[in-house]
Parts: sequence; structure tokens; C-alpha cells
Amino acid sequence: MDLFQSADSNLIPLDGELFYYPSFFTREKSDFYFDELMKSIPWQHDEVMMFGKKIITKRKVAWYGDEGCSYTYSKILRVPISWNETLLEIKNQVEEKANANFNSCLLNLYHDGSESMAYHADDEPMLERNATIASVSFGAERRFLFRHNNFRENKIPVVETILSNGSLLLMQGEIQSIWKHALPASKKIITPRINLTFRKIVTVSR
Ligand SMILES: O=C(O)CCC(=O)C(=O)O
Ligand SMILES: [Mn+2]
Repeated sequence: MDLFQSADSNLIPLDGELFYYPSFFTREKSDFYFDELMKSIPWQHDEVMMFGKKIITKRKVAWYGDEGCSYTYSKILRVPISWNETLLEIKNQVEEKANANFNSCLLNLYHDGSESMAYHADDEPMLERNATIASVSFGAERRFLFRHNNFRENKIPVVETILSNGSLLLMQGEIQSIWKHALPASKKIITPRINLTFRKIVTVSR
């Protein structure tokens, strides 16, 4: 290996870091975690504000975390459910790789490719600024896009990744302040996917 080249390469050209590990979990482990999470998580439809109206999403979510790690997005306060064994096992492995600690996790369940997420950044004020966010995917493979905030002026191309079953994606540095990410819809995808984003909340209420 070239001594001057890091083993992990940054997928974005500037203003943040993005590291992708396609087979972070083995196929067997990933299928096991998918089934476990599918049945053990109290999945609920999400509520988001769009153009001043409350919308119920087809996508389902759950918010897990340490006590006091409540999270507000789209004007809705989410109180965390305590970690279960499966999530703790996943969290420990991700923390070791990311060299970071997480106190909360947003879980998303997309039933098929018609369920998507529009461009946004995970930059809510209760999240530690520039802290690593670790994204774990199980189930159907989906495209995931990153767009720089000045993409038009500076002609910065969109960065595309494929999030495979058992993959880990680390979003680090200024990425949440300077880039936005999206999970586009796809008619070709007919099977479900679970995504976990491990986060660090700073405004912990006790
Ligand atoms: O499903 C994904 O891969 C990403 C989800 C996401 O960006 C989020 O929950 O903020
Ligand atoms: Mn996000």
C-alpha cells in the first residue's frame, strides 16, 4: 500500500468527509439484523411539516437513544426509546470503526422504492456541530446523493453512492453544513430497506 495514501478515501471532493464501507457487516449478520429490527422496533409513520401542513409519511421511523436525548425535527418532539440489545450491538461496532460515541439513533423503514427522502442536511441545533453521523443500511440497495450547497455557481457535480445491505457510511466534518443529501425514489425497488443513523445530541435534558 502507498504509505502516503490513506486506506479510506473521501468520496466528496471538498468541504467535509464521506467514507463508505460496503460490507461492514457480513451478509448473514445483515440479514439477521434486518429481521430482528423489522420485528422488534415499534415502527410508526412519521409526521413532517411541508408547506405549513402536517403530512403523514408512508415511511416509518423510530427514535432511540440515551435518556434525555429528545430530538425535535419538523417541529415535532421525539422522546427516545431505550436501546435494545440488537441496536447496542450494532452501535458498539459502528462506534469502534468511527472512533466516536453516539447517544441516539434515527431508524427509517422504507417499504419499497416509492418511499424516499428529499435533499436535506442533518444540521438541527441539538446535534453536535460537525460531529460524525454514522449511517447503517440493511435490506434493499438504494442510491444516495450528495449535493454541495454551491453546486450551481461552482459547477460541483452531485456525488452518488449506493448504500448496500450491511454497509456503513460515515459523514464527517463540515458535510452537514455545506452539503445536502437525498435518498431518491426508484420504481425498480420492490423490497424494504432499514436505515439507522447514529447521532450525537448535545442538548440532553435530565
Ligand atoms: O435512509 C437513508 O439512507 C438516510 C436517511 C436520512 O438522511 C435521515 O434520516 O436523515
Ligand atoms: Mn439525513
